[in-house]
Amino acid sequence: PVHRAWWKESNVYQIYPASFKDSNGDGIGDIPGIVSELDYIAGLGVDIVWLCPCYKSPQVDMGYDISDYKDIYEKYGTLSDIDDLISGLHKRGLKFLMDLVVNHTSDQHPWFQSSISSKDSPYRDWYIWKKPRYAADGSRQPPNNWASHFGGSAWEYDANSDEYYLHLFAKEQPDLNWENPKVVDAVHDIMRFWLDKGVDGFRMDVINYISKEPAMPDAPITIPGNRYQSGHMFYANGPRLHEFLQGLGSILKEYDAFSVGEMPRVYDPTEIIKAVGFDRNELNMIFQFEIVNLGHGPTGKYSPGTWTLTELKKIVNKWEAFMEVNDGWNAIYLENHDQARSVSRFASDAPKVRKVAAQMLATFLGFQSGTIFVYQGQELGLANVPKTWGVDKYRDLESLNNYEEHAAAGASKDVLDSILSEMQKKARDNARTPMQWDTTAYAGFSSAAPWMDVNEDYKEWNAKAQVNDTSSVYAYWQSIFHLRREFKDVLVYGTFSLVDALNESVFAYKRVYGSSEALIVASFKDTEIKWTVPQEYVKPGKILLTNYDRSDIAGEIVLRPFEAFILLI
Ligand code: TEU
Ligand code: CA
Repeated sequence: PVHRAWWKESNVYQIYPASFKDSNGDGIGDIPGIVSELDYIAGLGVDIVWLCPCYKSPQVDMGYDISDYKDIYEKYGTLSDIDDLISGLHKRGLKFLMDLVVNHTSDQHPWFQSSISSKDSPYRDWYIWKKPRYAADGSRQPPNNWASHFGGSAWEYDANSDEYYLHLFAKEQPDLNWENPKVVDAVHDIMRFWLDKGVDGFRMDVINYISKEPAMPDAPITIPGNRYQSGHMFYANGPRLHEFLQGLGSILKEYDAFSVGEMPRVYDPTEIIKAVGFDRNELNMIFQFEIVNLGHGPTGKYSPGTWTLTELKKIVNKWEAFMEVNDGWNAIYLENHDQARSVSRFASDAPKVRKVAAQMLATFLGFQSGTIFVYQGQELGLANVPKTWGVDKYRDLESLNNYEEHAAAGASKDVLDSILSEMQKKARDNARTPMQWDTTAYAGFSSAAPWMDVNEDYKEWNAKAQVNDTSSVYAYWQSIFHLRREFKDVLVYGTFSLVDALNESVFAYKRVYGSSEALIVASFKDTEIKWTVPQEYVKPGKILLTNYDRSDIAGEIVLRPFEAFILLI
């Protein structure tokens, strides 16, 4: 028996502030721009809006490097603009989710500025400092072999104090030391500041990295030949994680606030249930990475990789099953600001099938058990950047660092071309191009040249063309949200199970609640295929939604390219 909760019945829309809507013609999205599009968002039928970081920041990592948690990045607006955003959302019955980035700060944060100024600073112990190691030849080395997520060592040397500080991401993103109770208090204080302002919850950035194994030993070699190795076994779900999460959870509970934690590199169900079990008082749900890591190659994200539909089924089924059995809850997503566009990656953006392909993925995703997260532009079927883009058009430090590292090491043109081609498939930049509003210059995003180029397909693929078209991807998502509300028992609270699990072309599943049952069918093939409807479904039902025209199913049917439907019995 699953507990009911408002956040289980909600659907979330994610906004990337730099790329949503520019109100003042400086080429950068901003909060007044978001406020001007609240009717568009409400019209989609979502319940919660998650805004990526909008705090004061030097923007080394697009705001995931915060220099003041109680102020707003000047190009995005002011605290009073945020008040307008919150009240505008609340007036429309929508809730507001802030991004909470507290594994690390910016190196420009006053806490770090003080910490690095002297070993005697009262803030020294707010970050993680260690002495150098010395190799046999006498050379100074970082305290261990951990790699940063953005390339190179996870340690940066400070000559002034002859110590290194830890940064799991860029060197401008020093990790906070959660072993220091003052850090924990400061995080609690930040949460209260925003909750008192009316935010309804938080998306918590890499929240499972906050507790590190204090000894910080060398990581085992997982990618031979690399100088630095992933140390995640010593910091993903570290020793004190659940204690820290319960601290955060108790504040959330006071405010009846919502939380979704980002949790990379943890796949053990027991450990996950500890974080999201209904009675654990830690997090409501987490983002897992198994699906979005499909297609990463043997030496990482930018090496070529493949995936199969049965692998995807296994992952979906595993999460659905253990959350159900253990009273946890899923966060369901295919896209966010760190991921490429799903239609390009998991289906096809070829012009002939792009619309049905995006609708097929919506069907696959939108009827699962869990809270659905849709990223800006996903509701329009936006695609990856053009294959013709050179490396100069990319903006993100993750992909650029990787490319430049290989270039500096003397990689051949073929190798660099292959990396660029993998970037076009998987780089975070794919999600960060300006939102496509209409056919006017710069896709109606801005009156000036935007900070990142608009995708060249905007004349055909934009919001204006879709909002009033009942056959659009946007309209399809509207229907999904509407159906999840109308058939809440089965579509939110029903059980999940795969149908025809070994089929490599069709992703089919059923949702069951008492005597109501829904069958969801999604073909991942870009050609027509034959599919035999399982015997148990050869009974009267009603097609609630489909991306082609189909009124019934029986026996062997022909599924058209990326055809999908939901049948209610
Ligand atoms: O991402 C966490 C994370 O693990 C990333 O390395 C992610 O796996 C990567 O982008 C995939 O290629 C979060 C934020 O979502 C991301 O935007 C930030 O850059 C990162 O934390 C640091 O705050
Ligand atoms: Ca602006």
